[in-house]
Amino acid sequence: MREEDLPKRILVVGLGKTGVALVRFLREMGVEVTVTDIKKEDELKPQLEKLGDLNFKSYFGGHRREDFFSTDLIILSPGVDTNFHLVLEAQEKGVKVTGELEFASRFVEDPIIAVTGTNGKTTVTTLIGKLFQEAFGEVFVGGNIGNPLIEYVMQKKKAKFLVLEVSSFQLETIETFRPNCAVLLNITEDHLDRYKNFSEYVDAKLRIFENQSEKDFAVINSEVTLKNNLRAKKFIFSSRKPVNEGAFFDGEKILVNVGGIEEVYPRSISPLFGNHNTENLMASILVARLFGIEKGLIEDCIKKFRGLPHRTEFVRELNGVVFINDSKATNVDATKRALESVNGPVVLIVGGKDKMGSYKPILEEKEKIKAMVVFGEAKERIIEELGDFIESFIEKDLESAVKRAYEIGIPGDTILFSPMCSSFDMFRDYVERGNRFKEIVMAL
Ligand code: UMA
Repeated sequence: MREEDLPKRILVVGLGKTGVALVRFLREMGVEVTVTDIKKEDELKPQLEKLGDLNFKSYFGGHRREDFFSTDLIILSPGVDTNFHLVLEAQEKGVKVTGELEFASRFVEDPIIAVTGTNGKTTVTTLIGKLFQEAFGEVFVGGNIGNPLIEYVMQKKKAKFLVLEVSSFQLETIETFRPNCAVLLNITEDHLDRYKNFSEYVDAKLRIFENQSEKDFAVINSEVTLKNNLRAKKFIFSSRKPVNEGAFFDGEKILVNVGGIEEVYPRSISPLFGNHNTENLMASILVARLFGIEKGLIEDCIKKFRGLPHRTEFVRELNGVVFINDSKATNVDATKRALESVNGPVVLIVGGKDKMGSYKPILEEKEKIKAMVVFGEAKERIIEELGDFIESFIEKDLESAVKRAYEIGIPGDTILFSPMCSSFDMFRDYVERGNRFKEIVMAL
Protein backbone atom coordinates (compact mmCIF):
# COMPACT_ATOMS: atom_id res chain seq x y z
CA MET A 1 0.00 0.00 0.00
CA ARG A 2 1.20 3.51 -0.70
CA GLU A 3 0.78 6.47 1.59
CA GLU A 4 -1.67 8.13 -0.80
CA ASP A 5 -3.93 5.05 -0.77
CA LEU A 6 -4.57 5.37 2.95
CA PRO A 7 -8.17 6.18 3.87
CA LYS A 8 -8.87 9.57 5.39
CA ARG A 9 -10.45 8.35 8.64
CA ILE A 10 -9.48 5.23 10.58
CA LEU A 11 -10.90 3.77 13.79
CA VAL A 12 -8.43 1.83 15.93
CA VAL A 13 -10.10 -0.63 18.30
CA GLY A 14 -8.05 -1.50 21.40
CA LEU A 15 -5.27 0.60 22.88
CA GLY A 16 -2.75 -2.03 23.92
CA LYS A 17 0.65 -2.47 22.27
CA THR A 18 -0.96 -2.78 18.86
CA GLY A 19 -3.22 0.24 19.24
CA VAL A 20 -0.40 2.49 20.45
CA ALA A 21 1.83 1.58 17.51
CA LEU A 22 -1.03 1.99 15.04
CA VAL A 23 -1.98 5.44 16.31
CA ARG A 24 1.64 6.62 16.07
CA PHE A 25 1.97 5.33 12.51
CA LEU A 26 -1.39 6.65 11.31
CA ARG A 27 -0.80 10.10 12.77
CA GLU A 28 2.61 10.19 11.10
CA MET A 29 0.77 9.52 7.83
CA GLY A 30 -1.69 12.32 8.51
CA VAL A 31 -4.75 10.07 8.90
CA GLU A 32 -7.65 11.28 11.09
CA VAL A 33 -7.58 8.73 13.92
CA THR A 34 -10.20 7.74 16.45
CA VAL A 35 -9.28 5.23 19.17
CA THR A 36 -11.67 3.30 21.32
CA ASP A 37 -11.08 0.89 24.19
CA ILE A 38 -13.35 -0.83 26.70
CA LYS A 39 -10.94 0.20 29.45
CA LYS A 40 -11.43 3.53 31.15
CA GLU A 41 -9.05 6.41 30.48
CA ASP A 42 -7.27 6.10 33.83
CA GLU A 43 -6.55 2.41 33.14
CA LEU A 44 -4.94 3.41 29.85
CA LYS A 45 -2.54 5.98 31.32
CA PRO A 46 0.70 4.16 30.36
CA GLN A 47 -0.47 3.80 26.76
CA LEU A 48 -1.66 7.39 26.56
CA GLU A 49 1.69 8.60 27.92
CA LYS A 50 3.41 6.82 25.03
CA LEU A 51 1.25 8.81 22.62
CA GLY A 52 2.32 12.14 24.19
CA ASP A 53 0.70 15.10 22.51
CA LEU A 54 -0.36 13.35 19.31
CA ASN A 55 -3.68 14.60 18.06
CA PHE A 56 -6.51 12.02 17.82
CA LYS A 57 -10.11 11.50 18.88
CA SER A 58 -10.91 8.92 21.51
CA TYR A 59 -13.68 7.14 23.33
CA PHE A 60 -12.80 5.01 26.35
CA GLY A 61 -14.71 2.91 28.86
CA GLY A 62 -16.69 1.12 26.12
CA HIS A 63 -17.34 1.18 22.37
CA ARG A 64 -19.77 3.65 20.76
CA ARG A 65 -21.88 2.79 17.75
CA GLU A 66 -21.23 6.09 15.95
CA ASP A 67 -17.44 5.59 15.96
CA PHE A 68 -17.85 2.32 14.04
CA PHE A 69 -20.07 3.90 11.39
CA SER A 70 -18.41 7.27 10.80
CA THR A 71 -15.08 5.92 9.57
CA ASP A 72 -13.53 4.61 6.34
CA LEU A 73 -11.62 1.72 7.90
CA ILE A 74 -11.65 -0.13 11.22
CA ILE A 75 -8.41 -1.73 12.40
CA LEU A 76 -8.85 -4.28 15.16
CA SER A 77 -6.26 -5.19 17.78
CA PRO A 78 -5.76 -8.97 17.88
CA GLY A 79 -7.53 -9.29 21.24
CA VAL A 80 -10.76 -7.84 19.83
CA ASP A 81 -13.27 -10.44 18.72
CA THR A 82 -14.01 -10.11 15.00
CA ASN A 83 -17.60 -11.15 15.80
CA PHE A 84 -18.16 -8.14 18.08
CA HIS A 85 -21.61 -6.90 17.07
CA LEU A 86 -20.57 -3.34 16.19
CA VAL A 87 -17.83 -4.71 13.93
CA LEU A 88 -20.30 -6.97 12.13
CA GLU A 89 -22.89 -4.21 11.78
CA ALA A 90 -20.35 -1.73 10.42
CA GLN A 91 -19.14 -4.35 7.94
CA GLU A 92 -22.70 -4.89 6.77
CA LYS A 93 -23.00 -1.15 6.16
CA GLY A 94 -19.90 -1.35 3.93
CA VAL A 95 -17.20 -0.15 6.33
CA LYS A 96 -13.95 -2.03 5.73
CA VAL A 97 -12.52 -3.97 8.68
CA THR A 98 -9.02 -5.35 8.99
CA GLY A 99 -6.43 -6.39 11.55
CA GLU A 100 -3.02 -4.88 12.27
CA LEU A 101 -1.03 -7.76 10.71
CA GLU A 102 -2.87 -7.52 7.39
CA PHE A 103 -2.80 -3.72 7.41
CA ALA A 104 0.92 -3.46 8.22
CA SER A 105 1.94 -6.23 5.82
CA ARG A 106 0.63 -4.20 2.90
CA PHE A 107 3.52 -1.79 3.44
CA VAL A 108 6.17 -4.52 3.60
CA GLU A 109 8.07 -5.82 0.59
CA ASP A 110 10.93 -7.62 2.34
CA PRO A 111 10.81 -11.42 2.71
CA ILE A 112 8.77 -12.75 5.63
CA ILE A 113 9.16 -15.93 7.65
CA ALA A 114 5.98 -16.40 9.71
CA VAL A 115 5.67 -18.86 12.57
CA THR A 116 2.43 -20.06 14.09
CA GLY A 117 1.29 -22.97 16.27
CA THR A 118 -0.36 -23.42 19.62
CA ASN A 119 2.92 -23.83 21.48
CA GLY A 120 6.58 -23.08 20.79
CA LYS A 121 6.01 -20.07 18.49
CA THR A 122 8.07 -17.64 20.54
CA THR A 123 10.97 -20.07 20.97
CA VAL A 124 11.08 -20.86 17.26
CA THR A 125 10.62 -17.24 16.17
CA THR A 126 13.48 -16.21 18.46
CA LEU A 127 15.78 -19.01 17.30
CA ILE A 128 15.09 -18.40 13.61
CA GLY A 129 15.64 -14.69 14.29
CA LYS A 130 19.07 -15.47 15.75
CA LEU A 131 20.01 -17.82 12.90
CA PHE A 132 19.07 -15.25 10.27
CA GLN A 133 20.76 -12.44 12.18
CA GLU A 134 24.04 -14.38 12.26
CA ALA A 135 23.75 -15.34 8.62
CA PHE A 136 22.38 -12.19 7.00
CA GLY A 137 22.77 -9.28 9.43
CA GLU A 138 19.78 -6.99 9.86
CA VAL A 139 16.58 -8.92 10.74
CA PHE A 140 13.28 -7.72 12.25
CA VAL A 141 11.83 -10.14 14.80
CA GLY A 142 8.27 -9.23 15.80
CA GLY A 143 4.52 -9.83 15.63
CA ASN A 144 2.71 -11.68 18.42
CA ILE A 145 6.06 -11.95 20.20
CA GLY A 146 5.49 -8.40 21.49
CA ASN A 147 6.28 -5.78 18.85
CA PRO A 148 3.63 -5.39 16.18
CA LEU A 149 4.65 -5.42 12.52
CA ILE A 150 3.57 -1.79 12.08
CA GLU A 151 6.62 -0.86 14.19
CA TYR A 152 8.80 -2.23 11.40
CA VAL A 153 6.92 -0.16 8.84
CA MET A 154 7.68 2.93 10.94
CA GLN A 155 11.37 2.25 11.47
CA LYS A 156 13.86 3.80 9.05
CA LYS A 157 16.28 0.89 9.01
CA LYS A 158 15.15 -1.85 6.64
CA ALA A 159 15.82 -5.53 7.32
CA LYS A 160 16.90 -8.29 4.94
CA PHE A 161 14.33 -10.63 6.50
CA LEU A 162 11.36 -10.35 8.85
CA VAL A 163 10.72 -13.19 11.26
CA LEU A 164 7.18 -12.90 12.62
CA GLU A 165 5.33 -14.81 15.28
CA VAL A 166 1.70 -14.83 14.18
CA SER A 167 -1.31 -15.84 16.25
CA SER A 168 -4.66 -17.24 15.19
CA PHE A 169 -6.22 -13.91 16.22
CA GLN A 170 -3.98 -12.05 13.78
CA LEU A 171 -4.57 -14.59 11.00
CA GLU A 172 -8.36 -14.24 11.31
CA THR A 173 -8.30 -10.88 9.52
CA ILE A 174 -5.73 -11.49 6.78
CA GLU A 175 -6.57 -11.02 3.10
CA THR A 176 -3.25 -10.62 1.29
CA PHE A 177 -0.66 -11.49 3.98
CA ARG A 178 1.73 -13.89 2.24
CA PRO A 179 4.80 -15.18 4.06
CA ASN A 180 7.64 -16.45 1.87
CA CYS A 181 8.01 -19.20 4.42
CA ALA A 182 5.18 -20.22 6.77
CA VAL A 183 5.83 -22.51 9.73
CA LEU A 184 3.07 -24.42 11.53
CA LEU A 185 4.46 -26.04 14.67
CA ASN A 186 1.41 -27.81 16.12
CA ILE A 187 -2.29 -27.28 16.77
CA THR A 188 -3.98 -28.35 19.98
CA GLU A 189 -6.93 -26.98 21.93
CA ASP A 190 -6.63 -23.34 23.02
CA HIS A 191 -8.64 -20.10 23.06
CA LEU A 192 -12.02 -21.82 23.26
CA ASP A 193 -13.26 -18.69 25.02
CA ARG A 194 -12.89 -16.94 21.64
CA TYR A 195 -13.72 -19.65 19.10
CA LYS A 196 -17.01 -21.55 18.79
CA ASN A 197 -15.12 -24.84 18.56
CA PHE A 198 -11.70 -26.35 17.93
CA SER A 199 -12.29 -26.56 14.18
CA GLU A 200 -12.76 -22.78 13.94
CA TYR A 201 -9.42 -22.27 15.73
CA VAL A 202 -7.70 -24.74 13.35
CA ASP A 203 -9.16 -22.90 10.35
CA ALA A 204 -7.73 -19.61 11.61
CA LYS A 205 -4.26 -21.14 12.02
CA LEU A 206 -4.28 -22.78 8.58
CA ARG A 207 -4.90 -19.41 6.97
CA ILE A 208 -1.15 -18.78 7.28
CA PHE A 209 -0.78 -20.75 4.00
CA GLU A 210 -3.73 -19.34 2.04
CA ASN A 211 -1.94 -16.66 0.00
CA GLN A 212 1.28 -18.55 -0.58
CA SER A 213 2.43 -19.44 -4.11
CA GLU A 214 4.58 -22.22 -5.60
CA LYS A 215 7.64 -20.05 -4.92
CA ASP A 216 7.03 -20.10 -1.15
CA PHE A 217 7.81 -22.69 1.52
CA ALA A 218 5.56 -24.33 4.10
CA VAL A 219 7.21 -26.07 7.07
CA ILE A 220 4.74 -28.29 8.90
CA ASN A 221 4.62 -30.79 11.74
CA SER A 222 3.66 -34.24 10.43
CA GLU A 223 1.00 -34.43 13.17
CA VAL A 224 -1.01 -31.59 11.65
CA THR A 225 -3.83 -32.53 9.29
CA LEU A 226 -4.26 -30.03 6.49
CA LYS A 227 -7.72 -29.37 5.11
CA ASN A 228 -6.68 -28.16 1.66
CA ASN A 229 -3.79 -28.73 -0.70
CA LEU A 230 -0.99 -26.23 -0.37
CA ARG A 231 0.43 -24.21 -3.21
CA ALA A 232 3.70 -23.67 -1.36
CA LYS A 233 6.47 -26.29 -1.41
CA LYS A 234 5.94 -28.45 1.66
CA PHE A 235 8.61 -29.62 4.13
CA ILE A 236 7.54 -31.89 6.97
CA PHE A 237 9.21 -32.44 10.34
CA SER A 238 8.47 -35.45 12.48
CA SER A 239 9.62 -37.23 15.60
CA ARG A 240 7.53 -40.30 14.70
CA LYS A 241 8.18 -41.32 11.10
CA PRO A 242 10.94 -40.73 8.53
CA VAL A 243 10.12 -38.11 5.89
CA ASN A 244 11.19 -37.69 2.28
CA GLU A 245 11.96 -34.00 2.32
CA GLY A 246 12.16 -32.31 5.67
CA ALA A 247 13.45 -33.35 9.09
CA PHE A 248 13.15 -36.50 11.18
CA PHE A 249 14.27 -37.23 14.75
CA ASP A 250 15.36 -40.84 15.21
CA GLY A 251 15.70 -40.66 18.99
CA GLU A 252 19.29 -39.36 18.90
CA LYS A 253 19.87 -37.31 15.78
CA ILE A 254 17.94 -34.91 13.62
CA LEU A 255 18.17 -36.05 10.00
CA VAL A 256 17.55 -33.23 7.54
CA ASN A 257 16.92 -33.50 3.81
CA VAL A 258 16.49 -30.31 1.84
CA GLY A 259 16.85 -30.39 -1.96
CA GLY A 260 18.44 -33.83 -1.87
CA ILE A 261 21.19 -32.74 0.54
CA GLU A 262 21.17 -34.94 3.63
CA GLU A 263 22.60 -33.70 6.93
CA VAL A 264 22.79 -35.01 10.48
CA TYR A 265 22.47 -32.80 13.60
CA PRO A 266 23.11 -34.57 16.94
CA ARG A 267 20.19 -33.71 19.28
CA SER A 268 22.65 -33.34 22.17
CA ILE A 269 24.15 -30.12 20.77
CA SER A 270 21.15 -28.19 22.09
CA PRO A 271 20.78 -27.45 25.82
CA LEU A 272 16.95 -27.36 25.43
CA PHE A 273 15.23 -30.47 26.78
CA GLY A 274 12.01 -32.27 25.88
CA ASN A 275 10.38 -33.60 22.73
CA HIS A 276 8.58 -30.31 22.14
CA ASN A 277 11.95 -28.63 21.83
CA THR A 278 13.17 -31.32 19.42
CA GLU A 279 10.28 -30.31 17.19
CA ASN A 280 11.10 -26.63 17.66
CA LEU A 281 14.71 -27.36 16.64
CA MET A 282 13.67 -29.34 13.57
CA ALA A 283 11.41 -26.54 12.35
CA SER A 284 14.13 -23.92 12.91
CA ILE A 285 16.86 -25.97 11.17
CA LEU A 286 14.58 -26.59 8.20
CA VAL A 287 13.83 -22.90 7.75
CA ALA A 288 17.51 -22.02 8.03
CA ARG A 289 18.47 -24.66 5.45
CA LEU A 290 15.72 -23.53 3.05
CA PHE A 291 17.33 -20.11 3.00
CA GLY A 292 20.82 -21.54 2.48
CA ILE A 293 22.25 -21.03 5.98
CA GLU A 294 25.19 -23.37 6.45
CA LYS A 295 25.26 -26.32 8.82
CA GLY A 296 28.25 -25.05 10.82
CA LEU A 297 26.56 -21.76 11.59
CA ILE A 298 23.28 -23.50 12.47
CA GLU A 299 25.06 -25.81 14.91
CA ASP A 300 26.95 -22.95 16.58
CA CYS A 301 23.74 -21.00 17.03
CA ILE A 302 21.82 -23.98 18.43
CA LYS A 303 24.59 -24.74 20.92
CA LYS A 304 24.40 -21.17 22.26
CA PHE A 305 20.59 -20.90 22.39
CA ARG A 306 19.51 -21.54 25.96
CA GLY A 307 15.78 -20.97 25.45
CA LEU A 308 13.57 -18.26 26.89
CA PRO A 309 12.47 -17.36 30.39
CA HIS A 310 9.15 -18.76 31.69
CA ARG A 311 9.34 -21.85 29.44
CA THR A 312 10.34 -24.88 31.54
CA GLU A 313 12.92 -22.58 33.14
CA PHE A 314 15.03 -24.01 35.97
CA VAL A 315 14.69 -21.69 39.00
CA ARG A 316 16.31 -23.33 41.99
CA GLU A 317 17.05 -26.55 43.87
CA LEU A 318 16.17 -26.35 47.56
CA ASN A 319 16.72 -29.31 49.90
CA GLY A 320 16.68 -31.68 46.92
CA VAL A 321 13.47 -30.24 45.46
CA VAL A 322 13.76 -28.71 41.97
CA PHE A 323 11.58 -25.70 41.04
CA ILE A 324 10.68 -25.08 37.39
CA ASN A 325 8.92 -21.99 36.08
CA ASP A 326 6.73 -22.65 33.06
CA SER A 327 4.40 -19.66 33.41
CA LYS A 328 4.14 -19.42 29.61
CA ALA A 329 2.08 -22.63 29.64
CA THR A 330 -1.33 -21.02 29.14
CA ASN A 331 -3.06 -24.09 27.73
CA VAL A 332 -3.34 -27.76 28.62
CA ASP A 333 -1.09 -29.00 25.80
CA ALA A 334 1.78 -26.76 26.92
CA THR A 335 1.52 -28.21 30.44
CA LYS A 336 1.43 -31.74 29.03
CA ARG A 337 4.60 -31.03 27.07
CA ALA A 338 6.29 -29.65 30.18
CA LEU A 339 5.33 -32.77 32.13
CA GLU A 340 6.69 -34.98 29.33
CA SER A 341 10.01 -33.19 29.50
CA VAL A 342 10.67 -33.24 33.28
CA ASN A 343 11.47 -36.23 35.49
CA GLY A 344 8.84 -37.29 38.02
CA PRO A 345 7.56 -37.26 40.70
CA VAL A 346 6.07 -33.85 40.05
CA VAL A 347 4.08 -31.54 42.29
CA LEU A 348 2.17 -29.52 39.71
CA ILE A 349 0.94 -25.98 40.34
CA VAL A 350 -1.90 -24.97 38.00
CA GLY A 351 -4.69 -22.42 37.61
CA GLY A 352 -5.49 -18.95 36.31
CA LYS A 353 -8.07 -17.62 33.89
CA ASP A 354 -10.27 -20.33 32.43
CA LYS A 355 -10.24 -20.58 28.62
CA MET A 356 -13.02 -23.17 28.74
CA GLY A 357 -11.13 -26.04 27.11
CA SER A 358 -10.92 -29.52 28.62
CA TYR A 359 -8.19 -30.14 31.22
CA LYS A 360 -8.51 -33.92 30.86
CA PRO A 361 -5.57 -34.41 28.41
CA ILE A 362 -3.29 -33.85 31.41
CA LEU A 363 -4.38 -37.25 32.72
CA GLU A 364 -2.19 -38.87 30.04
CA GLU A 365 0.76 -37.79 32.22
CA LYS A 366 -0.90 -38.56 35.56
CA GLU A 367 1.60 -41.30 36.56
CA LYS A 368 4.21 -38.59 36.96
CA ILE A 369 2.02 -36.27 39.03
CA LYS A 370 2.29 -36.84 42.75
CA ALA A 371 -0.08 -34.02 43.64
CA MET A 372 -1.60 -30.91 42.16
CA VAL A 373 -1.98 -27.51 43.80
CA VAL A 374 -4.70 -25.38 42.22
CA PHE A 375 -5.42 -21.65 42.47
CA GLY A 376 -7.14 -18.87 40.50
CA GLU A 377 -10.41 -18.42 38.66
CA ALA A 378 -10.33 -21.84 36.95
CA LYS A 379 -9.79 -23.80 40.17
CA GLU A 380 -13.30 -25.27 40.53
CA ARG A 381 -13.43 -26.53 36.95
CA ILE A 382 -9.93 -28.02 37.16
CA ILE A 383 -10.85 -29.88 40.36
CA GLU A 384 -14.14 -30.99 38.82
CA GLU A 385 -12.32 -32.54 35.84
CA LEU A 386 -9.14 -33.85 37.47
CA GLY A 387 -9.77 -34.03 41.21
CA ASP A 388 -10.94 -37.68 41.16
CA PHE A 389 -7.73 -38.82 39.50
CA ILE A 390 -4.99 -36.66 41.03
CA GLU A 391 -4.60 -35.74 44.69
CA SER A 392 -5.43 -32.04 44.71
CA PHE A 393 -5.13 -29.05 47.04
CA ILE A 394 -6.85 -25.70 46.58
CA GLU A 395 -5.03 -22.48 47.51
CA LYS A 396 -6.12 -18.86 47.35
CA ASP A 397 -3.14 -17.42 45.50
CA LEU A 398 0.23 -18.19 43.93
CA GLU A 399 2.20 -17.61 47.11
CA SER A 400 0.18 -20.04 49.20
CA ALA A 401 0.19 -22.50 46.27
CA VAL A 402 4.01 -22.48 46.14
CA LYS A 403 4.27 -22.91 49.90
CA ARG A 404 1.83 -25.81 49.85
CA ALA A 405 3.72 -27.48 46.97
CA TYR A 406 6.98 -27.16 48.91
CA GLU A 407 5.35 -28.79 51.97
CA ILE A 408 4.30 -31.73 49.79
CA GLY A 409 7.63 -32.07 47.94
CA ILE A 410 10.42 -34.35 49.19
CA PRO A 411 14.02 -34.61 47.91
CA GLY A 412 13.98 -35.88 44.31
CA ASP A 413 10.64 -34.23 43.49
CA THR A 414 10.12 -31.47 40.95
CA ILE A 415 7.76 -28.60 41.62
CA LEU A 416 6.50 -27.56 38.23
CA PHE A 417 4.59 -24.30 37.85
CA SER A 418 2.86 -24.86 34.52
CA PRO A 419 -0.56 -23.23 34.96
CA MET A 420 -2.57 -24.56 31.92
CA CYS A 421 -4.46 -21.24 32.01
CA SER A 422 -3.80 -17.64 31.06
CA SER A 423 -2.74 -15.23 33.78
CA PHE A 424 -5.23 -12.40 33.39
CA ASP A 425 -7.32 -13.26 36.47
CA MET A 426 -4.51 -12.15 38.80
CA PHE A 427 -1.58 -10.82 36.74
CA ARG A 428 -0.85 -8.46 33.87
CA ASP A 429 0.58 -11.31 31.78
CA TYR A 430 2.49 -14.58 32.00
CA VAL A 431 5.76 -12.67 32.44
CA GLU A 432 4.57 -10.91 35.59
CA ARG A 433 3.18 -14.24 36.84
CA GLY A 434 6.44 -16.10 36.15
CA ASN A 435 8.55 -13.40 37.78
CA ARG A 436 6.30 -13.49 40.85
CA PHE A 437 6.70 -17.28 41.00
CA LYS A 438 10.49 -16.92 40.89
CA GLU A 439 10.44 -14.27 43.65
CA ILE A 440 8.33 -16.50 45.90
CA VAL A 441 10.59 -19.49 45.26
CA MET A 442 13.77 -17.52 45.91
CA ALA A 443 12.31 -16.26 49.21
CA LEU A 444 11.55 -19.76 50.53
N1 UMA B 1 -10.05 -4.31 23.96
C1 UMA B 1 -11.12 -3.54 23.55
N2 UMA B 1 -12.24 -4.18 23.09
C2 UMA B 1 -12.33 -5.54 23.03
C3 UMA B 1 -11.23 -6.31 23.44
C4 UMA B 1 -10.09 -5.67 23.89
O1 UMA B 1 -11.08 -2.32 23.62
O2 UMA B 1 -13.38 -6.04 22.60
C5 UMA B 1 -8.85 -3.62 24.45
C6 UMA B 1 -8.39 -4.02 25.82
O3 UMA B 1 -9.11 -3.34 26.82
C7 UMA B 1 -6.93 -3.62 25.80
C8 UMA B 1 -6.56 -3.73 24.32
O4 UMA B 1 -7.77 -3.95 23.61
O5 UMA B 1 -6.68 -2.32 26.23
C9 UMA B 1 -5.62 -4.90 24.17
O6 UMA B 1 -5.48 -5.31 22.85
P1 UMA B 1 -4.89 -6.76 22.57
O7 UMA B 1 -5.52 -7.76 23.47
O8 UMA B 1 -4.96 -7.01 21.12
O9 UMA B 1 -3.39 -6.61 23.12
P2 UMA B 1 -2.09 -5.89 22.58
O10 UMA B 1 -1.44 -5.27 23.74
O11 UMA B 1 -2.34 -5.05 21.40
O12 UMA B 1 -1.23 -7.18 22.21
C10 UMA B 1 -1.45 -7.91 21.01
C11 UMA B 1 -1.37 -9.39 21.30
N3 UMA B 1 -2.40 -9.77 22.28
C12 UMA B 1 -3.35 -10.68 22.01
O13 UMA B 1 -3.40 -11.28 20.96
C13 UMA B 1 -4.35 -10.97 23.08
C14 UMA B 1 0.00 -9.72 21.87
O14 UMA B 1 0.10 -11.13 22.00
C15 UMA B 1 1.07 -9.25 20.89
O15 UMA B 1 2.34 -9.43 21.47
C16 UMA B 1 0.87 -7.77 20.56
O16 UMA B 1 -0.46 -7.54 20.07
C17 UMA B 1 1.84 -7.30 19.47
O17 UMA B 1 1.59 -7.89 18.23
C18 UMA B 1 0.05 -11.66 23.35
C19 UMA B 1 -0.90 -12.83 23.41
O18 UMA B 1 -1.34 -13.19 24.50
C20 UMA B 1 1.44 -12.14 23.76
N4 UMA B 1 -1.22 -13.49 22.30
C21 UMA B 1 -2.06 -14.68 22.27
C22 UMA B 1 -1.22 -15.92 22.51
O19 UMA B 1 0.00 -15.88 22.24
O20 UMA B 1 -1.81 -16.95 22.90
C23 UMA B 1 -2.71 -14.78 20.91
